[in-house]
Amino acid sequence: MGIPIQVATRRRMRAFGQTLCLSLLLTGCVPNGPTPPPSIERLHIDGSADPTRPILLRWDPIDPGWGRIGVVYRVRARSAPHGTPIWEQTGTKPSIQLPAGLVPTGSPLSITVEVGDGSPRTWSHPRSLTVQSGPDLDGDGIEDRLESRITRTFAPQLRFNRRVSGDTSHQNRDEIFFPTSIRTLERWLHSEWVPQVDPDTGKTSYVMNPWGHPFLTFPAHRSRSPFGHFSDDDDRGTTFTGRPGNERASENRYSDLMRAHAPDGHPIAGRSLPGMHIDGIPENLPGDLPSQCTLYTHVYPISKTTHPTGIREERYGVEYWIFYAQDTAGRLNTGRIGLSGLSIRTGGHIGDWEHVSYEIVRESSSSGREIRLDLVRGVYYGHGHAIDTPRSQIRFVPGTQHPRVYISWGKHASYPAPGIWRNEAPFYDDIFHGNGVTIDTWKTQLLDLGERQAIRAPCAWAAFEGRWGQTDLFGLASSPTGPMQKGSWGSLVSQWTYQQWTQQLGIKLD
Ligand SMILES: [Ca+2]
Ligand SMILES: [Ca+2]
Repeated sequence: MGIPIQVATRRRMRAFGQTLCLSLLLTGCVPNGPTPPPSIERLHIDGSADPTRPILLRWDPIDPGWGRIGVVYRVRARSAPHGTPIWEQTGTKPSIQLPAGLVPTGSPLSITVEVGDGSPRTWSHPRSLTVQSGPDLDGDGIEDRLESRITRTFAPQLRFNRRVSGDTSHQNRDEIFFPTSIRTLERWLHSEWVPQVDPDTGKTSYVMNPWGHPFLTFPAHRSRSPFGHFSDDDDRGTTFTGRPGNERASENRYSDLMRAHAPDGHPIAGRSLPGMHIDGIPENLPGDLPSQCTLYTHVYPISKTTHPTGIREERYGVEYWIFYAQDTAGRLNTGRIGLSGLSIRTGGHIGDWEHVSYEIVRESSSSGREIRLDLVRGVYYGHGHAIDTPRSQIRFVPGTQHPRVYISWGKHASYPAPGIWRNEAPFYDDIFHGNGVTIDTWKTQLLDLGERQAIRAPCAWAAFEGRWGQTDLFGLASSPTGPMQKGSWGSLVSQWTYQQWTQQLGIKLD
């Protein structure tokens, strides 16, 4: 669900407040309070590229106390962008299932949602989005259904660390910071109260969000720019002033991430500005529950050859990207130089993008029938290292094609096998026994990022060229850039062979 549909939002409903409230005054229906009723905040769509399967459209509900008669939503579909309506339905729930077959392959369909109070003249300005179903929406030459099948077939099992007895290392701990979807991050960024994990005890408590909303910081210009959401439409932060029926909205105070303003007043889209980073992420956010884990995926073509036998061989790369809201290294093992009384916390940063990559071989007979789909090698990343691992050294979940990924405590580096790397950095151990929380990611959400030139609309934030977090400790613990900004995007280039990793770096495998 939710992967290969391309969604684009049509924005702006700035005049909504004035129009609707004026209309309400004329009909004698005045909403409570001096401000217009809240609009439908956001549209989300879950669906499949398969036009024979239904698509679920949902949105944030408005305050049910608003309408005097009752809140009604009207959903209309028309051929994009300005075609005549071909389907319409009203309802009281903030979601609707579009009939299978409504979205034709290849042609965009515009869907609008309006809210009313049940009387015919009070429909709000429509909030709209465009959906498109097609064989190759990200334009990489791979049918999107095959991309989706590859990501699910080889989705990894993430194995986190748990403390073991007999090891006095400060990194010998239960994992406390787990994968975080961008949607969850967004929700926390706008929440008044947020969960916070104590890095020493691992206990979670709720604290007041010290920021209240996200913003971008441009250190070189000493300026800040607030934004609302990472993707899609947004006017949640729009403020209204004036008397009812004559409000003025202060526009563009908030926008979505890619329309946030740079110091020169232009949007940041397509620009890499010095030091630009997302600010306002609270410290020590724990992450999603394992069952709600989201991985962001990328499939791209590597090669195509036809053997003399007529067998056609295709090679693909598949990447699994994981965001953690917090990274930590815990405390230094100063006891190793006789200073056990000295407790120094070190090397953590807000925001953490990690990933693993695999090479996939697909063979088809001369008649086009698939006869092989195999994972042939992997590259595991962390701490600036990339370990090239042949299939023979990859540990799979028994009876499946799902590789196991062993994730180091706190820093979240990925390894092909469980173990310990003593003093990976001075007085710091990377510990990755994989004996703790386990996440079977093929059972959770896999969201395709698309390609740089055709980013999937729900992941519009992937175009952001700055850093995901406000940490920059003299470059020692900087928050990272996003997946598409990494040199390893669309590449299987590695630094170490598996043999070098195990024999030259002092790794002790379990
Ligand atoms: Ca494709
Ligand atoms: Ca792709």
